[in-house]
Amino acid sequence: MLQIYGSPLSSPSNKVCYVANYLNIPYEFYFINIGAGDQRKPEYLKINKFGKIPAIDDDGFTLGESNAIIQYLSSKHQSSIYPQDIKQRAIVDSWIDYSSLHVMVATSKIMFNTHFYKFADIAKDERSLQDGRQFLEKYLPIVEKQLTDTPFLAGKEITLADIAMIAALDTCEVAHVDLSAYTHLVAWRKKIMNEAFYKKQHENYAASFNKIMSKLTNKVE
Ligand SMILES: N[C@@H](CCC(=O)N[C@@H](CS)C(=O)NCC(=O)O)C(=O)O
Repeated sequence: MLQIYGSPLSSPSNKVCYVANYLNIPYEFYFINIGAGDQRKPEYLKINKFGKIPAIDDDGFTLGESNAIIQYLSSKHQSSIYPQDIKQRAIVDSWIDYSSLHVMVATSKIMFNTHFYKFADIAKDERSLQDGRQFLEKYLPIVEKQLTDTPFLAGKEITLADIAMIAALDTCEVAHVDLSAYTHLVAWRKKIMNEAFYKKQHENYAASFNKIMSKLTNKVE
């Protein structure tokens, strides 16, 4: 059976779980405690040499990097969520890259400097926090524009592009990112978060985050 290694607080890990759920792939989930450094232990490095979560072990085939994982799983299951047509697939890939390299990098800066810094040996960085917020102000109008033109990011149907972007935006509530100006994005997000593949993972990221954090600390904001 597919094994997924990750954490419910990790957006790239949730992205992999959403896609496995969408594809109806049964899996076993192994919690990797990054606060305790599990990702750098020799036994985990055998699964993911990059020392990051998520990773998978698919009957002995091990792979790290969430985008490679979702592309592999969708290709293996020949799902329309990752189109066969090379141009359509390239459009999906471009959105996957945009969500990871721009949107998720920005939301991660905000999350780190509003929450996760408390668990790391690194001081809160106000400049990085502001960068994250300002970058989102540049990036989110582009997502909104696309969703004004098409119901999903790569066209008429849901694809990996949408799931990758949903994961990148999951932290918005707990990071106090106000999305209300982006009305098409808000409606698209609500629709996807009501899908069974999303609900199977959690009610929403904020509910999951607050539940886990309340066990770890009494400093939840
Ligand atoms: N590009 C990677 C990013 C993975 C990543 O940054 N994971 C974080 C948790 S969300 C992690 O493993 N952090 C622990 C560390 O860097 O030691 C992916 O998409 O899989």
